Amino acid sequence: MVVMDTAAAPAPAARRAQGLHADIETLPREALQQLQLQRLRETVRNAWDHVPWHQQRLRAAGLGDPRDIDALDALQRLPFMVKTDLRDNYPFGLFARPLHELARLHASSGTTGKPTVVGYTAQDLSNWSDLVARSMHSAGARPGDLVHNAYGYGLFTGGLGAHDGAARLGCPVVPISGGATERQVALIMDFRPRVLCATPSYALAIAEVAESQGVDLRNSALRVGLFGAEPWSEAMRREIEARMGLRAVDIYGLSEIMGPGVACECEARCGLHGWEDHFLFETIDPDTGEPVPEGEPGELVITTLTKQALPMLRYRTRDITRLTREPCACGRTHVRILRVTGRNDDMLIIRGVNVYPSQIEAVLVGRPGLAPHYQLVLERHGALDSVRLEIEALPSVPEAQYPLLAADAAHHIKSMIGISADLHVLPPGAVPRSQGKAVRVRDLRPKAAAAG
Ligand code: DLL
Repeated sequence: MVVMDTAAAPAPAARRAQGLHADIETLPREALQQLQLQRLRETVRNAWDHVPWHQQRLRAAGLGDPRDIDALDALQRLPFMVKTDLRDNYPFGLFARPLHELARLHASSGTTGKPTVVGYTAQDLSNWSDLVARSMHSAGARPGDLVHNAYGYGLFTGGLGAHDGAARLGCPVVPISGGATERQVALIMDFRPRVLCATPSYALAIAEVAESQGVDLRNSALRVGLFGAEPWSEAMRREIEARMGLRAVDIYGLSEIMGPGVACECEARCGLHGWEDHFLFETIDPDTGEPVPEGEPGELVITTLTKQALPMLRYRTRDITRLTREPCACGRTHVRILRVTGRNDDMLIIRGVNVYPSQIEAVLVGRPGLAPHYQLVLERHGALDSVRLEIEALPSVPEAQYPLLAADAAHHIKSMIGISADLHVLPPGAVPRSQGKAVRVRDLRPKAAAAG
């Protein structure tokens, strides 16, 4: 009898058993790249044949024919796409299928001007459901689990995206959407869902309302939380886990590329697996557009490989992250996207120091006496921009202690991030709560100054 040392290296069959799409999720890199090349060619062909805008730009970049895509490296020769390309072609100019062949539209509201409209064929929706189901499974959800879906339904991709994915996994869904937080608490206790889908900030708002009602969510049946749609920190993860008694998992996505489920953490929670059978991931220097070495921070650039209605070539997400293709403990071979720490356009420059709100969150959340609710307020005094940081105290802290807490927090921000913050500790409830994505930065600067 042959005895194998399974402790050192689990047998591939045992590892493969873990994923929902086990064979694809553990596909060796060479096979994955072959699949990617074939799909990249089809995607460029689709864009070239059906979207005049693409063909013109590809020609201008020196591509004579989609067949010139003979290796994955050829991607580097293609021009980048940016959000304004979608706005400039509003509403349907970049669609590669006529409207009557589509099954659904979604849209994301920009901070200015027209929304970004995205379209899906029935096949696109089916692939999306598969990827959300795969993501939920890798996060720990299982067929039959009841899913409480507090992502907003409607044009936002979170609600329907998570809904269809859960259904594809074989889960019944409570389509509660965001808002009516007291009712959310009651239904979580009464229906006993095992899985919660929400933005991390809204999950905390649910926990807070539960606590104010004397309900301990740690006694609920919630075990897995799929949180995304906004940057959040490890400190926030610990906070949510402690208050809800579940395992908090990071899920990433964006409407321009698909919606939730572009990437998701597995049980190892060492980065989010970007599903490479459907997307190509690169990181670039945001200033030069040159690729950055693996492991270095850069702007995430994504190319879709299977989208029919809206093929996207080298889309600059503005999200800052790092990629690694080092083997993951779970056995999946797909690239890992390390936590998205913020967006390029979220970045504040405070007296010359680049700062992301998530960095401030990482320092503040979990500090004694402080609640995880904060906002950065940008103001302009004369010619100078100033930043005020408002954070709430825990209900147990007497108001007399606020100045002391503020001084202590400001000291930590100075030593960890290098900026002197004008820090104000406020009473509980003073920072507005969101039902979807949290608004972390309130920009009160005059319009012209804020735009610059
Ligand atoms: O937020 C899709 C989504 C819904 C993802 C539900 C996860 C869960 P958009 O509204 O188009 O789509 O916003 C996309 O949100 O470019 C990131 O800046 C940010 N974002 C999304 N997920 C994460 C995450 C949806 N896990 C934009 N961590 C993206 C950090 C995230 N930022």
